[in-house]
Amino acid sequence: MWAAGDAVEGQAYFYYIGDEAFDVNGDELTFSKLAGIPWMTVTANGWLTGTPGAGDVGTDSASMHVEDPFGLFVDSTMSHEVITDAGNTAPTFSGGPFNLPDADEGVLYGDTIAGTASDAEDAITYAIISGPAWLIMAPDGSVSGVPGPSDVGPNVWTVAAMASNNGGATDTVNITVNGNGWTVLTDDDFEVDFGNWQSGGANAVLTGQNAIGTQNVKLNDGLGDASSIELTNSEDTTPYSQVRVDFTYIADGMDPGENFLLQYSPDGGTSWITLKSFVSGVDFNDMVREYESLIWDNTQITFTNDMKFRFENDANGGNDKTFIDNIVVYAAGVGDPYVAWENLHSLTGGDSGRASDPDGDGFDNEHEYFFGMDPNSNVNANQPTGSSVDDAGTLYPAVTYAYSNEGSVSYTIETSDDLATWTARNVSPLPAADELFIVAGPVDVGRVSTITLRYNTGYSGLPNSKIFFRIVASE
Ligand SMILES: [Ca+2]
Ligand SMILES: [Ca+2]
Ligand SMILES: [Ca+2]
Ligand SMILES: [Ca+2]
Repeated sequence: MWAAGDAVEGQAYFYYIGDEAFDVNGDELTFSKLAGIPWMTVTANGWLTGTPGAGDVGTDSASMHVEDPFGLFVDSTMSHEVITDAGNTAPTFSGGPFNLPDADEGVLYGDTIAGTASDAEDAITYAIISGPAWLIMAPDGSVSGVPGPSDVGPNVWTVAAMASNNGGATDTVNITVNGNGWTVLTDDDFEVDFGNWQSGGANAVLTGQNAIGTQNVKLNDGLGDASSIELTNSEDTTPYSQVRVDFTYIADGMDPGENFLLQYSPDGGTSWITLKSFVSGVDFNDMVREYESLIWDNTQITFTNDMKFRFENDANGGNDKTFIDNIVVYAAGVGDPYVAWENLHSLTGGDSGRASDPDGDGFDNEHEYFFGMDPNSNVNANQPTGSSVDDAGTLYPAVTYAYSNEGSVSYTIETSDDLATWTARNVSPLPAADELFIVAGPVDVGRVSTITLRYNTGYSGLPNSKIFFRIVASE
């Protein structure tokens, strides 16, 4: 038998029992009432509500049920008393619903509803009864939190003002969350499961302890992989120039100097590089919630099509815990198309770099990239070639080549009679002097297009009946 706080006859009652039950695994608990105290309602997240009437005054009891997600439960008897308090009035809100200023996705928000409720006799505290989990309310009515991608748009909460005698009132808080324009790669609140992440072992589990909402990830001690979570699937970050990782955490028992790591892998989890070490006493203090938003660009780390992130508790004492929630991986900007091309062809280590020639065909990677050739094969499709084309009975010199569709590479076609003096030529489908004419293409064949151009003068009009073509590419 245990007792919930007293209710006052004729006053709406608000009492939280979510901390009356404890699950050793930290699992989310669901509360319900099996029988007893007819006027009282129990919410799944542990609020007792209702308004007792004159006939409810006195002691009573209810049979209570609490259950974890695996169906394990305990039933117990809760004693309860409704008292009369003549002349005492319930708190009231004034001015609601409360439309607080807009919030921005991924940015720490803060405001307050302190002072919006009053009570003639008793001290007041505030609490959120229901609504989006990202917003946390302190007993003084101040609110804080970071809205994620799924919170963009209107957000509505039911809030209570509670007097010290458990009498209360409810009202509504509205906040509109504005999106931030970043592309969301992954977004996980861990309410149901690990989502896009996977546990590395026994010391990385889901728990309700210190969670935003009902669950988060607990990383315990430093058992290496077993104390880590990583993205299950790789992300392709090559189309972008920036990545960003947002998350919130609370450390519990992390002694000064102990740390956890945020790492990334450019190769799907084979190798890991530490992006930041979060150190107790430097970056955080025990049991103080922190919100992080960290951005890297493609000059700082290598963007690949096989990119992963990992969180790992690196502490070495006993029972050092880091609780991580609301992990969002974002991307933005336009990536370096050459890096994307290297990734496409799996050019790593000594095979990478514009000056390398891993297939030994005499074309360095930059040439192969500019002209749509294969850096891993010395049989080069798309290699520029010269030819002759017959146009209305006149035979012209022509050149066929491939050019990048990415728009970042510019090409100039030059001609020469003697390989000494070169003249840049305009490319045009219109007949005009001193130009090259398109006779085939462009044909889009993937990341490049192929095209065939003829010179403006036939062989019979050329010095020595020949001309040289040169294609100058730059980025
Ligand atoms: Ca009162
Ligand atoms: Ca959560
Ligand atoms: Ca080559
Ligand atoms: Ca090649």
